Amino acid sequence: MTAVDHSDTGCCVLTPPGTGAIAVIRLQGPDALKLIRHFVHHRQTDLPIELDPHNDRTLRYGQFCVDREVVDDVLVCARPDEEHCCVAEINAHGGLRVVERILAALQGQGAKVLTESGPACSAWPARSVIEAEALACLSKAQTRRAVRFLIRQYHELRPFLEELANLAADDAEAARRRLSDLAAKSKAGLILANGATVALVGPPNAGKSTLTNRLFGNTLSLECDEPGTTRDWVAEPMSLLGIPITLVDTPGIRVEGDLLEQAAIKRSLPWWGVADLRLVVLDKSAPFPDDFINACSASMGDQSLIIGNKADLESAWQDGRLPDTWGEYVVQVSAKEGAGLVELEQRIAGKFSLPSGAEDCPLFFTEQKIMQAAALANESERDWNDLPRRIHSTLIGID
Ligand SMILES: Nc1nc2c(ncn2[C@@H]2O[C@H](COP(=O)(O)OP(=O)(O)OP(=O)(O)O)[C@@H](O)[C@H]2O)c(=O)[nH]1
Ligand SMILES: [Mg+2]
Repeated sequence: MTAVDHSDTGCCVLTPPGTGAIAVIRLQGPDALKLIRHFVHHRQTDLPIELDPHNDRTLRYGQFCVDREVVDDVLVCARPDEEHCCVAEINAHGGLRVVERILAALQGQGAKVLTESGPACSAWPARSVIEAEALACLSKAQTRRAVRFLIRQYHELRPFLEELANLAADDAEAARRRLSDLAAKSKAGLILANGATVALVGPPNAGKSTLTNRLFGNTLSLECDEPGTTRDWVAEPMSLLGIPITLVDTPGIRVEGDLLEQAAIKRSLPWWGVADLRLVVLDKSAPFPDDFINACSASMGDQSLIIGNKADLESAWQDGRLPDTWGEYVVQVSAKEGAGLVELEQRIAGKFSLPSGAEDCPLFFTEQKIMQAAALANESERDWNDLPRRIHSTLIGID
């Protein structure tokens, strides 16, 4: 069989990578139907399945065959498509090898395998760059909350920006203010779409690993009464109130540990810079951690939340002893018993400007768009006449 050039026709897997009950493979382009006819046959008659997207959109049952060998039982359907002329879908069983073989067979017949997730692999149309970006982010969304947020932005951000462009034609100053506000609030959108890193740091034995396990809802790290238990840092993705988080447990910081412990501490220090938020875990029942505080004061910054752990035990010191630069608010928790955890989660969401429902409004979700919007909002008055056009070309990006 000679390969025909179907390179205007692409194929991609719509279902997430991995083994699942079904896998959906999308074919898009002028030769989608030809490829279905070529590979998918009636089980009894072995005749090719003919799809008629204009008159029949029902699922048809057949067998995907390569060189007369049945690769899988499949369901296929097709619909006309403005952008790609025709779109067909192959619903196969979700084994990795089955999907691999179907893609290889389609590619062998000249179809282009679209490996990029995003608009090309989406069932929804993208008529502007901002919609295409929402779809690209949607395909990588890590939590349900992020999915809901990005679907909302896919539908609502473009009309919102179009309205803003209209406003800019009448009242550039008002539009500029709204744009500046949008750019400032959109950091929350960035976190929802891309996730954030939260590192637990503190002196040894403060309960970092116990708190990590509590927040994670399962055992990630060893907990032990022995100071210096955690050596290599442990990082795992999770959803915290729907916010995609990478949670990082680190070794306790002290100077008197052995060589191995010091090496582990050194390896964990970059997390102080990388983390979007540091949870500084202190043991309220132990003597005030002067050494740790002196060693880390300079690195604290405002992206930290101070946690007074072991609130179930008698407190050995008052919160007022912490340096002013550490922020006055201390969240009291008992990682062991779970007290204060709800408040802690809400405080973390608050640090990312993501209390419940904060994303139910238009927000950008990429760094680039936030920067572009802020730059437009800051342009000097003589460029304001051009603001409506720039909103269309830079922020919406209409093809
Ligand atoms: N009573 C009480 N004990 C706790 C609490 N949190 C942790 N602990 C205990 O404190 C000890 C140390 O806990 P870890 O979570 O291992 O402490 P860590 O900060 O990870 O310690 P390193 O890994 O050595 O830095 C363990 O015996 C825990 O059971 C708490 O809220 N209350
Ligand atoms: Mg630990």
